[in-house]
This record gives sequence, structure tokens and C-alpha cells, in this order.
Amino acid sequence: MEPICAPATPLLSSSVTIIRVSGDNLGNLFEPLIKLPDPRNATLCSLKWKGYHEKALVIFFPSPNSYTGEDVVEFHLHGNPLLVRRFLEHLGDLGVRLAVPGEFTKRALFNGKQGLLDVEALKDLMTAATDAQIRQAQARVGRLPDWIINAKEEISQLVAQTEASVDYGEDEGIALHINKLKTSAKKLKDTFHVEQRRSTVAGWLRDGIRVAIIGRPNAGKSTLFNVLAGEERAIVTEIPGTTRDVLEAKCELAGLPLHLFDTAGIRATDDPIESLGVARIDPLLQMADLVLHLVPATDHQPDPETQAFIEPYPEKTILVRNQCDLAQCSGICISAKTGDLAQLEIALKQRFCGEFSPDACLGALATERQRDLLSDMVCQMELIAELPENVPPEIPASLLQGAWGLLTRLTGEDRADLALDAMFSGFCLGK
Ligand SMILES: Nc1nc2c(ncn2[C@@H]2O[C@H](COP(=O)(O)OP(=O)(O)OP(=O)(O)O)[C@@H](O)[C@H]2O)c(=O)[nH]1
Ligand SMILES: [Mg+2]
Repeated sequence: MEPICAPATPLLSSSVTIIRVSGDNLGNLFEPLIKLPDPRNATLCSLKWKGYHEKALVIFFPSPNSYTGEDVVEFHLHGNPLLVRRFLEHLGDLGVRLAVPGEFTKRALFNGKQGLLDVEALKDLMTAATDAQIRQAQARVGRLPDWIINAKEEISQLVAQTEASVDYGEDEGIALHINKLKTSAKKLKDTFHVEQRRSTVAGWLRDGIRVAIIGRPNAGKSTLFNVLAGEERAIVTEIPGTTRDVLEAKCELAGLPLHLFDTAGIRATDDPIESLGVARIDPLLQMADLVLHLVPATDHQPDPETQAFIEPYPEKTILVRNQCDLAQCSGICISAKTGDLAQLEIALKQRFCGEFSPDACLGALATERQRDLLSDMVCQMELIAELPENVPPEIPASLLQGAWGLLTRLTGEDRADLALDAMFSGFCLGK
């Protein structure tokens, strides 16, 4: 393909900037500039063009053993943004155009160097904001999960068997063993179903959980926000009505990435600033995945004003008693002040991980695209498992073809309906 280039490191003043080039026959293309060094050997080379003289480390990865599968050359230049720009201009003169974001990875996908699941995981790795998200993305890069390899094997055999009975039928003694087929479909459905439950957890690990902390003034919301965020972000005082704006922070609790929102204490007030703060709460509750209603342990019951706010969201609300260092109480009890959050950790794990530990869901399918295809695969297997015994073989044959199609779309072997450009545009330049 036509040669492309891009900085693989940010264009800032730095010790080294790496420029990557990918294309066919780069040896010929670079002849006027440099004789490419031996493959995969970092070699100090002298680059001369238009009066510039740069000593750079150059690494040559000949096709097909490179990131993109084409010839790839990396130039490690001194990290002066102006010098780098001049070098990129010179590459342009040699016929190398600037890559668009994700173009290197797109070529890697089309040349079979990366699977689609890898590409999606790489994209998540680039944007991961917490340790759990990094680990989750890393666990998804590499070979296909065993359950996908096995399912492909099994479904391709079932397709072959049912197609044979459609084509040749009973006359040739190739009858459809519908009960055997139904048993296989049921087993596959069970496997997909377990993966579906793991992938729900993996989805939370990937996307993070949006948690809105709400409650009456002085419930300790900002104290909890700070202890979770690991820094004194929000102002904490004993004066009710301290917080007005919504504050945000990203953190981890119980291995789960949280996107936290601290809010103004809910009460009727004449203070116009405080009222504006309270008015921001409902839109937040609408988009939150979890509403954490904080009630001091010393309160006999939750305050009615906050209750009115959370009434439309019973499924995503949990009641958490704070200040348990001051009074005994039941339910999920914490002390934001002393940092005793053990019961909140347990509650979050139960709610978002169910039967699994977060670590058990590393490597599971995680993006919305992947999870949608997985749930279609569960449905498809369910349909086959419930077929009547006297069904003509054409019906399971077409359902199995459908399942095969879903699997190959999942792995990217069938790219017909992929919005690839939209996906790659989320990558950084040079990736
Ligand atoms: N003993 C004890 N005090 C706490 C605890 N959590 C918060 N406090 C104290 O309660 C007071 C109010 O805490 P904040 O975190 O500012 O409460 P808030 O809910 O953010 O209050 P507003 O912003 O006014 O709505 C502060 O003096 C905190 O030190 C706790 O778990 N135990
Ligand atoms: Mg506060």
C-alpha cells in the first residue's frame, strides 16, 4: 500500500520522538535518504536532507514481520518539534503521506497481523484510566479465547452436518440427528451464557461505574468522595451546604473502576447558589449507574427530601449508612472519616460482579459491539435447542449459518458490516 508516516510519540519537546513509516518496498523509497540497516537492529544512522544533518536511531522491520505486516521503519529523532516537522515534510517530498489516526492498526488488521478483538482491546488500552481498566484491556490482547476457538470448531462441524442432510437428505442415508443437534446447541448456549455474564462484568471494568453520591447536607458525601479519590479534592466542613458544584473523580474500589460524582446536600434553601447546586442533581441521577444515598448513622431514618429525589430510581439506588464510628446501625455501614469502607466494597462487588470476582472476568468480551453479538449468539442457540423434532433440516441449517455469521463478525473475519472507520478514528496518530 502507499507509504504512510506518523509520529508514534507526542509532538512535544522531549528527548526522543519516534516517527513510524509503513509501506511496500521502503528500501527503494528511502534510497535517496538512507540505506536501511539490517532488520530489527537499532542502528545509528546519518540522515541528511536540505541542509539538515540528523543522527538518528533507525530500526527496519521488513514485511511481513512488522506491526502492520508491511515494511516498517522507525526513526528515533531528537525530540525537537520543529526538527520533526521538517523531517515529516521531507518524508512527504519522498512520497510518504501523513497517516490518519488508527491507519497503522487498520493495516495490521487487514494484513492479518491483528484480530479485531485485539484491535478493540488495544483501543481500550490507549484510553484506560485506572489500573483495573489497563489490566482488563491487556488481558484481551493476544490469542482468541478458548471458548471462541472451540465454538468455531463445533459450529463449523454442525453446519457441515446439517448442510449435508439438506443437500443429500435421507435418500443417501444422511439424516438430520435433530436431538444430537439440539443437545450441542444447548451446550453452546450454556457456554455463551456464562461468557455473557462474565462480559457484563467486563463491561463495567471497561467502561467504569458512574456513582452519584447524594444525601442531606453534612451526611459526609465530600468526605467519602475524598477518601475514595485518594486526595482532598472536595472542601469538607461541619457547615451544612458546603458543596455546591458537582465534583468528579476517577478511582477504584474493590477492583472496580468508579467515576464518582460529589453533589450538593439536598435541602430546601433560600440560598440561590445552593439551589443551583441541588438543581444539578437530578440530571446526574438519570445518567448514573449507581446512586449512593448516604445517611448518617445517627439519623433515625433517611431524610424525606433526598427520598423524593431518588424515588424514580429505586433499582439503581443503595442506602449507605455513614459515620458508623459514631453510632451502631444495620445495613451497609461505613465510616468515611476513618476510611472503613469494607461493607461498601462488598456491596459493590455483589451488585456489579455477581458470582464472579473482577479478576475472573479479565479477558472476557467487553465492548458493546462484542456484547451485542454475544447475546445474539445466545438467542440463536436457544432457537436451535428448542426446535421441534420433525423440523425440516433447512431450518437448523439456516440458524447455524446465522450463528456462524455472528461468530465471524465477532472475530472480524467477516468485516462486511463493521463501521471500521468510526472505530479507527478513535486511535491516536501513529497507532
Ligand atoms: N465522625 C465522623 N464524621 C464524619 C464522617 N464523614 C464525614 N464526617 C464529618 O461530617 C462533616 C460534614 O462532612 P462533609 O463531607 O462536608 O459532608 P457533606 O455531605 O459533603 O456536606 P455538604 O457538602 O454540606 O452537603 C465534616 O465535619 C466531616 O468531618 C464519618 O464517617 N464520621
Ligand atoms: Mg459536601
